[in-house]
Amino acid sequence: MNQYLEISGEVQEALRSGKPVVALESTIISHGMPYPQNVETALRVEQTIRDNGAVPATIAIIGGKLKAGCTAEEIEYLGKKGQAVTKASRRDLPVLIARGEDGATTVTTTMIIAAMAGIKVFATGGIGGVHRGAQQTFDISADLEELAETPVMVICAGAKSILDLGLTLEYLETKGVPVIGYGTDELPAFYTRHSGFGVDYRIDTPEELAAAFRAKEACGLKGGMLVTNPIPEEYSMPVEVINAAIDQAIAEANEQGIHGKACTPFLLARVKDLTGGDSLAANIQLVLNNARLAAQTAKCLTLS
Ligand code: PSU
Ligand code: MN
Repeated sequence: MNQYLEISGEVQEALRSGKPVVALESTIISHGMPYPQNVETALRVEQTIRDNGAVPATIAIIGGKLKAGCTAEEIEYLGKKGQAVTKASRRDLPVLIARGEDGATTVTTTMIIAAMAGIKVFATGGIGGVHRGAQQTFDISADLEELAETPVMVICAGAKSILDLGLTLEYLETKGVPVIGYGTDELPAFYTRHSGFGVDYRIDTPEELAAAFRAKEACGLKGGMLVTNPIPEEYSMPVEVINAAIDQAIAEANEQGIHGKACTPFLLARVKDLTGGDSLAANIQLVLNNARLAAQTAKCLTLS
């Protein structure tokens, strides 16, 4: 174990005794939702994982330490500090660690730290991808590269149409990342169940998700697996409402010259305001839904 990694007592004990563990990211807390709903949601997600028989490990960088398993106080701290915490992707780790600073982990860095700790399943809301207009901007999330390299199963609700979903799927195909639809043949579009794009495989049970991941590991195939789990019907948003909000948010981002790592947080916050908070309610429900599936899958993975 490297000197910068700090696994909480509970997570260490779970990993040592072969209990299921589910990793959770912290950028969704600091940059993905407003305070206090971010903290409430993070704690509810942890409770959902416990209720489904697994141990949650919220991942973050605190005082330069890579934490696998944050306390409720640390979650509150990150949530309150919000966007003042550095959004930490792969490129940020060396300097943040050396300086003893804090960082909120994205999908990328959560995968890196989960893999260091020996955690195989990670639940979140949405992943980054190829942004619309990436032909000009080159804005392609590091999350896609990490999925190509790091052996963690990421359970999400698909990708938001703030991204170019077709190009995101092409990129994942090139990189050899399996894209699974949970109970669906279609890539879910985060706030809605449908995108019009197909996934590589439909899988209907946590047992089969675990079996596919085990096969990947046994064959020494590098990289992760992307499981896309549609938002439950009753919480999904009307397509016209969400698409209108996304189009307007993207137009504003372009007008204001928002780019780089500020792009995704800006779009999420604007979409929330433009939908009168409805998108936040949907966001919370889909994360809880992913936490349930992740706990069930982590359980299956521990039974070999
Ligand atoms: N999508 C969401 N909520 C989020 C993110 C994405 O619905 O909080 C965060 C995740 O941490 C993801 C990151 O890894 O944004 C991607 O940022 P970028 O597009 O800058 O790579
Ligand atoms: Mn980007």
